[in-house]
Amino acid sequence: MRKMIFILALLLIGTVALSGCLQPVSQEIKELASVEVRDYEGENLSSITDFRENSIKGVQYVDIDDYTLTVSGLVDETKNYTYDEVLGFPAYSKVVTLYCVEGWDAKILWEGVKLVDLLEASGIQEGANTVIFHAYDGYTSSLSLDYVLENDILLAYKMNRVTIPPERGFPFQVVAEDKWGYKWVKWVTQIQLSDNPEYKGTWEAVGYNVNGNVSGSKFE
Ligand SMILES: Nc1nc2c(c(=O)[nH]1)N[C@H]1C(S)=C(S)[C@@H](COP(=O)(O)O)O[C@H]1N2
Ligand SMILES: [Mo]
Repeated sequence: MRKMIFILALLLIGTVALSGCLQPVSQEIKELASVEVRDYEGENLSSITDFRENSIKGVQYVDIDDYTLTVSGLVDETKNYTYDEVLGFPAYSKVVTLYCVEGWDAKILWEGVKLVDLLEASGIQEGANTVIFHAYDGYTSSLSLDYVLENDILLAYKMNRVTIPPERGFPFQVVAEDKWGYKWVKWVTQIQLSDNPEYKGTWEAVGYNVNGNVSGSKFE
């Protein structure tokens, strides 16, 4: 009988000791971002797969080890950045909807850097009034400098908290809020400051409006 009680007591102590060991030491939980978010502060977001792939030359696969983002044109100093150097600029996020002239749209939580920060790091020269974006597939489009500065326009590297996939423009896509989809340049390789407000990019050259306002007409 005493032996039984002794064994039971040992078992009890053992259980308590063991469960003590298994107790988590700290409750720090790190967020894993491999799955996109679809609800954000009460808003339903679209999926990063809710886009129609209609790029001029199909999906571009950018090798990030060979990649540079160039900031050039009417700047005090032309700069070349690696992907990581761009991500070193302060990060901002915003829910913005992309509207394509083809009649579909997608509401996404974007994360990226402000174009104004990139431009100011190079020094904006007097006379600059237009920002031209060049892409890996040869696509180009432009935005007015005032619009970019006044609206804190982003150069995004994440959509719904996941890294922008190749289909959507990895490594960077312009988040041209309130502008038609053709202004949202994907696979951006160069940001060029210009003094030509009439610059015509890929879709502008075939008649789409240079200002690209969703609230305005699609064609010039
Ligand atoms: N580099 C590049 N960016 C681009 C395009 C393109 O062909 N090449 N197409 C534009 C158009 S017309 C739209 S509607 C948006 C969204 O395109 P997606 O659905 O192919 O991602 O990307 C824009 N950015
Ligand atoms: Mo589009």
